[in-house]
Amino acid sequence: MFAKVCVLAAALVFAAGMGWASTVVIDGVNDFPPDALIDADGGDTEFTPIDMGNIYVTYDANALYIGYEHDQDGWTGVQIGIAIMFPDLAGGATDPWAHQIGFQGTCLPHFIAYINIDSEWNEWCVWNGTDWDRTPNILNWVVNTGFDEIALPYDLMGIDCTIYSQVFLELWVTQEGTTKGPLDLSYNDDLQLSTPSGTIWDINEPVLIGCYHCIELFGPSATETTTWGGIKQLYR
Ligand SMILES: [Ca+2]
Ligand SMILES: [Ca+2]
Repeated sequence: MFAKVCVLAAALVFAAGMGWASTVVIDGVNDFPPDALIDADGGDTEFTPIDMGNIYVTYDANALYIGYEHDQDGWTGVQIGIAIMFPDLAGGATDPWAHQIGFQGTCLPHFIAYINIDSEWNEWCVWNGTDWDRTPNILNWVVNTGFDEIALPYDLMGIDCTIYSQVFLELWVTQEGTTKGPLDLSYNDDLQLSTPSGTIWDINEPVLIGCYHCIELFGPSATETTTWGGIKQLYR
């Protein structure tokens, strides 16, 4: 049942998400086109420093761009993860930073980008078939303005992304530590460990993620616009 919901929701995203192609400057200022909004996720955690707000995705001929509202304010140890996968690539079921976050189902993340906001230490993690290959501090990722944005060049991914018509994504907020799970999630709001009514700060089993945003790449021009938040409400 869960998978069916994913497929149905993804089909609607195809229809809603066409025509987003746009080039974004990675400087911490939001210059995503309004139609690139995939999720209005703000206000669904107990505390603002662990809350992602509006989330945007777009692409051009060279890179995928992801942007989201987030400010850890005076908090420390806050980390952001982004899982990226393409339909026919193998992926990992574990979290490369050893958080209580896991992945299940037929489409596992092939790439995970992680950043620790305190130090801006980031890692580009690629599944090698048995484990994550982790390369530090090669990502173009701005996280200090309240609007975070990252560019993922196709050269970095090492694959010809132009052959793909879809990319799957999930984003989360977590904290330093091996007992920390996803405090905020984008697609999987029902799995996040912080809600306005409370927060589970430490757990001893991974929260398993199996559904993702589906973004159409290199698709036709837009004929209509809608919001992902509206679609998401229909399937919750
Ligand atoms: Ca949120
Ligand atoms: Ca959320």
